[in-house]
Amino acid sequence: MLSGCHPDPSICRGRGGSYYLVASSFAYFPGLPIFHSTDLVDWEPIGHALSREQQLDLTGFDMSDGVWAPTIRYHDGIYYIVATIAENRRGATTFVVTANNPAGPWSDPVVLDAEGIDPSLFFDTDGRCWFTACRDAAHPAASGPGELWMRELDVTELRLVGPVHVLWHGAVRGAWIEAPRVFLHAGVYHLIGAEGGTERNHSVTAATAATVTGPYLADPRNPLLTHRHLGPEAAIQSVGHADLVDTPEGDTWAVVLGIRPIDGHHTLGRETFLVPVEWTSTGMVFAPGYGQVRTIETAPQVGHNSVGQRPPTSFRDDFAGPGLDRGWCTLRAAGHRWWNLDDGLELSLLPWTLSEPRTPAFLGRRQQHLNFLASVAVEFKPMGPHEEAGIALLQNENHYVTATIRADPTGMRNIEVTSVIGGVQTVTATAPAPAGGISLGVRASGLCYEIIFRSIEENQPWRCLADIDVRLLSAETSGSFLGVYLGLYATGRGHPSANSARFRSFHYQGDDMNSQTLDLRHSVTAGQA
Ligand code: 6LW
Repeated sequence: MLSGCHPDPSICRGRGGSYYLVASSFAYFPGLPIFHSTDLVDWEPIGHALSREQQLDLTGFDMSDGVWAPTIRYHDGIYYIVATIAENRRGATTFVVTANNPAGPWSDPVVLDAEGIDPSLFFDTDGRCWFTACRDAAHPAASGPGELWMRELDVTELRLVGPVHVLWHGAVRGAWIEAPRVFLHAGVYHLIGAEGGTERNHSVTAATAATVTGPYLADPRNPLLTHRHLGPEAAIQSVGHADLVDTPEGDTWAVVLGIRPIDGHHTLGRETFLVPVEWTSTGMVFAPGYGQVRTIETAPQVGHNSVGQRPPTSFRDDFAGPGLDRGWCTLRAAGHRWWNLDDGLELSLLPWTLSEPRTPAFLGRRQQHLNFLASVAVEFKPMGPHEEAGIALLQNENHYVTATIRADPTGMRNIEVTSVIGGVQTVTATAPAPAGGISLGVRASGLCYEIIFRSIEENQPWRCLADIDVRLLSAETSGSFLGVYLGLYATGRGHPSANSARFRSFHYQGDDMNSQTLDLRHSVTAGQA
């Protein structure tokens, strides 16, 4: 439903029949993307909760750290998001931001005195607000490595008050419990969590209590939702990390994260899926009757439309301004000092490469389909052998592939495909560059990223320069929490430069079902790799 790297989803119903969804953003800037929907099926990006320079600077952070696992709630005319900044894969700072309009502006973050990760809020019927999160279990006799805990949030002062209540250590012994969320249904408090770790053993488990602070008793049906038993061939795996929303009609839907691996590897990151929920006398039932997250799901309210596999999508950006499309992100901090929308998009060459924990001249957007064709049209004249500009496929700082224009020692321009895998850099292919502007592209289908190029002039055939195994950029290979981002990239590779590259366009076409629908305009012919 929200394809590409959108993990740890949280959802709420706000004013006027609108639904809002937020997901983790890690070290990308702006942080915490926010989506709006009126039917729970089509989601429009409307902004970010962390979009101002003073709200977020993740310089020095690993790409899988940064902003983790938000929860969004609406209460009494105000929208709240709580989330954590992780460092070295552990919760470092938990904060709350508020807004009158989810499109923004959001407040500056207010830091909460909270341990752990995956915070959430629950507004009880008496107006009190309860904060929950997960942390390491302090007591060795606790039944899991994780512990869900709760404290009251004073929403006027935005600070945690009163005693800490330990809620639950999970249903599956020794299998990390996280992502707590509390709901009140028919007078019973329901606590759900994500157990088994975010990989293949992920699951949704639940416990119930008569009072909000517990004691919580495990639901004997646990886990309530998982794909861990479906085996490695299941189309959707690693399902968990749920949040629930009620419709005005009285239906309940859950958003969960899941992955779509090919050959045991996923490059799209953890994506957001929609699952129906039914309340029964024994508690909530996910996907009643079939118990699974499906790629095609019956749509809420509107009959039998399919949710999940959307028609081929296409996005074209000619950088005509005035601002950048909301789908573009930089790394770690705002990049507005080095990009300029004036006669296309001009990227100044910064010394940083994608390997340094800085803000390199990279503008990326998520890979959202298993099959896609993405290309950039760029004009670039390298002023020295270190300079390059082109397209990048970025998994994390140690796993990425670039296709860039570079100059050889004689000043001749080449197109060079470079892969950095496990931190080791290899030049995979080189070909003489056509004169003038150049289109550099990637066509993905199955297990192959095909790197292609042609002259910027239309009607020129694409030439294939290299085939890259998509498994090299998977989360399994890289050990990252991320999916692949692709985009515009320029660097002086450690050298300061006054040069810049001018990008004329970015074009993306995706299709989950069939790579043959991707319009290559002209056939790809063999290059001179
Ligand atoms: C998220 C947590 C998790 O906070 O991954 O492994 C973290 N589990 O629920 C980042 O997505």
